[in-house]
Amino acid sequence: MNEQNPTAIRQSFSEDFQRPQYHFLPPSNWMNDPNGLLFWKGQTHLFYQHNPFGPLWGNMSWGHAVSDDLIHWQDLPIAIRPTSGGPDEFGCYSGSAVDNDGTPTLIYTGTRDRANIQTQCIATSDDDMITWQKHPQNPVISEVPAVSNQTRDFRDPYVWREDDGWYMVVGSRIEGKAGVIFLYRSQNLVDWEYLNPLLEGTEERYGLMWECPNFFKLGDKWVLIISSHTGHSTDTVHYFVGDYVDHRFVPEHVDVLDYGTLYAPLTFVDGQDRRILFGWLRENRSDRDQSFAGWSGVQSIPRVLTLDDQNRLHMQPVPELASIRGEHFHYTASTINEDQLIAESHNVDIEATYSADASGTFGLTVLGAPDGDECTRVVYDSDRQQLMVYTLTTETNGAISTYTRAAVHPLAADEDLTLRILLDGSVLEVIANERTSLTARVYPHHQSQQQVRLYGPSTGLMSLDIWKMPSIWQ
Ligand code: DQQ
Repeated sequence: MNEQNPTAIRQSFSEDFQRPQYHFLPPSNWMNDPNGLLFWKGQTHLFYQHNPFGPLWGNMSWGHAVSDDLIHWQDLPIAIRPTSGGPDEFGCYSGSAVDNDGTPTLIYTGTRDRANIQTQCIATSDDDMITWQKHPQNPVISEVPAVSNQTRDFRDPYVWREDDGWYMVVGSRIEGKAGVIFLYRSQNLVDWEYLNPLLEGTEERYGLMWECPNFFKLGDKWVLIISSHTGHSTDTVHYFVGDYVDHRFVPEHVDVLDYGTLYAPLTFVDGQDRRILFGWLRENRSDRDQSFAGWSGVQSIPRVLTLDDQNRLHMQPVPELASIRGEHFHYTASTINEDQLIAESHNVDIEATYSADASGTFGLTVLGAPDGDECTRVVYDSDRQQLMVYTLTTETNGAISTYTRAAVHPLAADEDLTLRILLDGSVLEVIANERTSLTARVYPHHQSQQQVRLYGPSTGLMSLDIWKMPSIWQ
């Protein structure tokens, strides 16, 4: 980030209709994982993986912003950067933050030797998180447990407090086998004792390397979230729900946290005791296009997490989002027709409910062109019990190409379908029945692509509410 004038930098992108208006992203340049979420003195601090020098990944530093309401953000100076000759000289990779009895402390992965060596480091602040001092004893964990048999994949410490001390989970892999999460304990955040693997992966489909672990109690259960790294575009976030017994995790239920672009999520507990998740919404365009745009990466709207009686994770965008909703349109089956134009905007918040007996393929069209086929559709196929996002794009040769993302979304026999759709320029967050998440990045070609229409029959539509959404930066 250019720290001189973030407001002016943000302003310089005002013509870019693909750039989100109500999701957080830095003033310019690259962002990936959320880091170090911490509720501190009535505000939420969000740190993030950031390249201050360009719109592609590199020079990993921790960008920093603060919010009173989880919706509006104020940019703060970069928190930590690589230190030449230090254990983080190649990059300050992801991690978490804690309040250590009044001292905010960041716990992160330092990388050196082009990331071939990954170790855990800490930094503290004594001026309410404006400046940070790296600990002289860094790295505080210098070696991966021997069972791992490699040094390159050992990262993303997540730390929490229990009665008998601080605990940390770190993502890694066991060479030749699968992903693993290692568990540590400490009394002072500096001296760490390795306990054992919290959980070892057994199946390739859950990833050969587990990064960005989160481990926390939710209701009566424990939840482990991992980002399953394959090195391909199939990297997926999984969650496990189960019990925590004698420092080992015994999962009972495993599921996909998001079927689309959301990756490396991080959770924390806010001032209202809510467990809240932010996730990186990865781009779906070439390096060339990201360089041309001058920015890359968006954070999801924070989501409140709960568990249902089947141990499935439920996710609801924070209710604070409703406070910025603008112009409102409301329909039911009897007041709307198939394909009816509802609104024109690149930035909307949509809530739709279809009754349990609605059948066929139905949903909404967004980013529709006024005079052509280009658009994106969010639909539910009741026969296949599948949620889909697909984009129709006209290529230069006139052909129509499609880009599709799909999620299995079985409904109980008497269960209505609810869709929450957050469209924000090139960001599309879709959550069905609060439990199936399908995020996508879609890039309308033309400024005029802003039609929102009903798609498919309106029979079965119980209610449809659409709000235009403003910029959070004005
Ligand atoms: N991104 C970070 C790593 C993490 C990965 C590096 C996940 O710490 O494992 O930028 O996106």
